[in-house]
Amino acid sequence: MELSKRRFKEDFKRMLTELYSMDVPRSDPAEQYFTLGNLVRSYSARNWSRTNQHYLDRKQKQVYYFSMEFLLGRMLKSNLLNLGILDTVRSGLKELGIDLETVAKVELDPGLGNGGLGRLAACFIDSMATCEIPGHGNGIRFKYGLFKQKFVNGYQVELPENWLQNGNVWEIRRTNMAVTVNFYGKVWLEKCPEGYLIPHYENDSKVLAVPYDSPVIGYRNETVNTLRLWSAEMPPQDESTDYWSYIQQRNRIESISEVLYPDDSNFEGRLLRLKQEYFFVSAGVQSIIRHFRKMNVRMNRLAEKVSIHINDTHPALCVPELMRILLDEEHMDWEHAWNVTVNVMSYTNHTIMSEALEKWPTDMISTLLPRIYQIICEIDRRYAVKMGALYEREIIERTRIIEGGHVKMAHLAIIGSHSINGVAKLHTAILKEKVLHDFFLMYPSRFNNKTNGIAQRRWLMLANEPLRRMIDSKIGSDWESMPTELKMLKAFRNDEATLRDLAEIKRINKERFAAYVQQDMGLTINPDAIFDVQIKRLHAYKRQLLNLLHILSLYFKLKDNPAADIYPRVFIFGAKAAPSYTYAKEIIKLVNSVASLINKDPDIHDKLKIVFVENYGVSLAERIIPAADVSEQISLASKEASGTSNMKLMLNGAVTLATLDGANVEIRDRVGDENIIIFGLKEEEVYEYYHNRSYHSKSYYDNNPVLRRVLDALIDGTIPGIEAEGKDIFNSLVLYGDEYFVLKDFDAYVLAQENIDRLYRDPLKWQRMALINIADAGVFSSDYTVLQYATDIWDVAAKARRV
Ligand code: 26W
Repeated sequence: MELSKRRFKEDFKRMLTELYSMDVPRSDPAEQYFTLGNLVRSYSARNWSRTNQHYLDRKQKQVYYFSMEFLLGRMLKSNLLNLGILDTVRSGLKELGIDLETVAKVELDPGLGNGGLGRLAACFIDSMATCEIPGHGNGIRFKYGLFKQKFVNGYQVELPENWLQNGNVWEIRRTNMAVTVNFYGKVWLEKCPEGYLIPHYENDSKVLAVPYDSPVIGYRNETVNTLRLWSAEMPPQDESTDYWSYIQQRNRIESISEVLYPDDSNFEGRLLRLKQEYFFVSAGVQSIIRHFRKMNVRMNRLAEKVSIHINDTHPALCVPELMRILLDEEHMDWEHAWNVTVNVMSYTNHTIMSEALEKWPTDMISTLLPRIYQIICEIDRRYAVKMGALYEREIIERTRIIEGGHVKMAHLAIIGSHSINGVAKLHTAILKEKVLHDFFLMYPSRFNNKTNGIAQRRWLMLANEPLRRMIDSKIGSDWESMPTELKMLKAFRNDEATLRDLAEIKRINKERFAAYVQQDMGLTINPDAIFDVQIKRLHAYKRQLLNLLHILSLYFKLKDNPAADIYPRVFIFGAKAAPSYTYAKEIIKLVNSVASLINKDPDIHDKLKIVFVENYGVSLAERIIPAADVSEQISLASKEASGTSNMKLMLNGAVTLATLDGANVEIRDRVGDENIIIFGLKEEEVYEYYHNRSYHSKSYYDNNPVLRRVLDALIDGTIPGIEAEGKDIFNSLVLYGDEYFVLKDFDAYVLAQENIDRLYRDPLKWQRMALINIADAGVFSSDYTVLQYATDIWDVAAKARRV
């Protein structure tokens, strides 16, 4: 938008007076933040309603991205950037004596997600608006997002994160668009004179779903889409309701949108979680149908106007919910309704970890959602009949939706969608060949790959302004809306001045992070050291332990020989563990204990430091990523569906140290073997070990003296304060099979780390690798990813962009 500095300052002062009866010199950062937020909203308001009107006038097909999680991060600067007024506002505020950074920090980071899946959803809605795709988010307005993590004596402690306590400037409560969601009760079907069946409900309990809409502003265009998050409320009561039962019922209802489940890749069949899933699915689908009716198009053409995307299986109930509406409210016959439903739905799988797969007990679903359960049974029955005529009985048994007293949500999503995608080439191949092979045989054309991507606006333009400026000065700013143009940087691969600039920028970012660590943790780290970063949820398959065992091996090397030639390193960890995941919490305690041992050891001087940041999330990622030299992507091959921090780190010039897993494979294909460090077992080898049951971790302990010493340190008192944890972890690796092949990959990892140590000593060579990584990161923009979804899956119009 066009905005002069003068007008901005006037608008700001006026808004400050209107909202707070306050003038600039006496106002505090919180007042300034809310003033600015309101101003941004007012600047985007006209385009928001225009966008909606435009879609409606042209009866354009709409995409609804259903996701249990949207891990947005702070929105102020991102919205300013997308409106094209970040620099004007920053300098206008400066003239008023206000620092934008201070104001931006007032915003509480909305952590409405666990990790990769939730952050991907946030990048996607940003990219959809930017690419002018009519696409909107649909989710839950959790009162409490992911817990706040504290370390107490090295242990993770979880605290509530009340992100709404000061209000949320971005949202608009739309009471008039509330819908009712039904739970429990009895249902029976009755044939009406016209011939169709009508359901009758008895004793059901109703929940009011109230939408809160936030604008999703496209980057420097006029598109403003919508993120709709639902809040559960008590429906209006009749006056006879008893006061105490009213309060109790209200608490029960409001608990539905109270808190995000903090589990990632571990399924627990909790009733409240099922309520959450149906709650936002039903509210979302109902509001879509309500909006569709305004278009005056017949319901059997729904798929021409609406696409619903199911982000992992959490919203898989979209399938029976749409069927319910088409059958019970629109009185369509089953075949037509099913045809419409399958054409509307598409589904993304984000994990092959079997413990993450959702399967709900049938009695839980039939009690909570009696009508939905009837419909699921009928979908399942018809599937078995139809496919039973074509395939062997065993295949049908393996792929049915209802089996062994459970409803398998992945099967429901697959059978009910016209498209099923994985999130990286390798992941999709594993789905087709292994995990979902039976379905692939039946529905080969439904399967496709969409490699994940990241919003380069947040992860480079906002997080790393020095790098952005430097890139602009070298290749202009077209890359900002066409990120593959970053490859033009390669022209500078042998230009020493550019490589030195790059080193200088990295240095500035490392100093900035070091200052933060000093202030926040009281820990001194050396910006000349290699900053080696592993930031992601704590999970055994991601192998933070492999990283730690290597650190211990360096520690012993230095203890044995304080003069050992080890390039100084700062190992940076950020990770939350699911509160019920004991093993992951033990690893956190272990890393913290090793950190206190090493960081305090005078023999080590400045050569090794461990920084385990508390409460890792989007805001901390924005600080850490620009300062990273090395990106640790060391999951056991086949287990990490894609990874997205790998993309963010390469975009900021870190060199990837990786197994051939997830999108690391595609990163390697882009940058070439000389610009990435690959090590470890390959996916086929892992499957071969499974097949032959031939991995025996103990022999690695027995035969490798370095590894033995490191492992013994877990149980021999070398590391104070980890008696119980050390023993559990030791046993898991040495005695109980080492599920994720940590010991098997240890040697290869140590060698790869030695390679990094060597490469880093040649600054120009290292910076050339960094430059190639930045230049090749453009294809991993989520702009391209959503454009591929738009053409291949959703069949919606988008603004053409070159890839
Ligand atoms: C029911 C518990 C639960 C909760 C969340 C199970 C599974 C999940 C998610 C699917 C876990 C997740 O976030 N997966 C990550 O998705 C990213 C985006 O596609 C990928 O980049 C990561 O590799 C994948 O682990």
